[in-house]
Amino acid sequence: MRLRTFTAPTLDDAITLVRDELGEEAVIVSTYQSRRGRGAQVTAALEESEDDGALAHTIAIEEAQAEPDDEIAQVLRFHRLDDALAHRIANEARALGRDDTVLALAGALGTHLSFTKLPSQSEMPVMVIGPPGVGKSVTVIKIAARAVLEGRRVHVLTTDTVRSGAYEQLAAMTGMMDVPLRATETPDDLVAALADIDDADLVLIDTPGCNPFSPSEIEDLKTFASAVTARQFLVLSAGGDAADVADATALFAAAGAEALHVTRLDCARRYGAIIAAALSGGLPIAEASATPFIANGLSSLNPVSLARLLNETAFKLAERKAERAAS
Ligand SMILES: Nc1nc2c(ncn2[C@@H]2O[C@H](COP(=O)(O)OP(=O)(O)OP(=O)(O)O)[C@@H](O)[C@H]2O)c(=O)[nH]1
Ligand SMILES: [Mg+2]
Repeated sequence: MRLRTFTAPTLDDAITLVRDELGEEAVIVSTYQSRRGRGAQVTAALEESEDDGALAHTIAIEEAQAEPDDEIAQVLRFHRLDDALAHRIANEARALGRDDTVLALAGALGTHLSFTKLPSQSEMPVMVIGPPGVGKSVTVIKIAARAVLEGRRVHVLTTDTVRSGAYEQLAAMTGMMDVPLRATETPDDLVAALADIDDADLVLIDTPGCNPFSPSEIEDLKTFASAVTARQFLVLSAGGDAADVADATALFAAAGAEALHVTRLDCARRYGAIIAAALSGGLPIAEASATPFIANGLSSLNPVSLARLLNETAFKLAERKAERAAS
């Protein structure tokens, strides 16, 4: 006996395909219809004749490549999560027995991911680290702005004396908030600058972009962080290849990052890299940014808001694609 699965827009169409291709002898063993009208699948069984070994081989390949019909797995694959992880999370979501896709996905995400907040006060200095250009300096300013609004005394230090304009970028914003700013070139300078601060609820340290795949850049980062026993918050930009971002996160986590802040949600549509990164680094997600603007620039994330974001983005783009195809 061989099994074959047919996919079509409706159940009737799928059954017609079964009859056309396998004939009246085929026995339908299972059917599935998407609740949101995204198609139907029928699996049919047929007694195998002795001479159709080649056909059986082709069918086996087709089946291996066939899209499973699970809606949550489809959402996760849309976000470019690798198949194995998408299936694991989808299976866990299904096992929760919830009808609502967002709540089921949130339940499964909640078992794998943890969520936290960026600090508004901290006894230890808070170092904002990450690859070049991901939004570290803007994140420093957003954290500072929120803490100032909450009435905290904030100082900003920067170890980015490398990129031209880096200090001026921070100075423009810290100046407006009356937040003291100082640049430090070496770990000893950083230690000395910290020793001079005695009235802060929060000291934020901005850092230059660090390529995690460069051992010497990671060593430099560790040297600065360990000189002042800083808490390290990793900033990553949404989007990008999930495997690359996951590798980078694991390296930053090994260097001491305690949480992950994701920027530029507004510039991406596929967010699997966020999940892959948090899992590979074993890091909690510390809020997200979806705007370059400073005021109210930090958004909290939790399993439900992340699940909603994943589901709605996938759903909206799928709808638009279908509309374009129909017009
Ligand atoms: N649209 C959007 N832009 C952002 C967001 N966060 C940061 N940006 C922009 O990204 C660009 C880079 O931000 P920076 O904060 O300078 O990045 P950085 O990581 O400090 O860069 P380097 O110091 O050069 O490594 C700037 O144009 C920011 O305005 C965001 O959430 N959404
Ligand atoms: Mg910067």
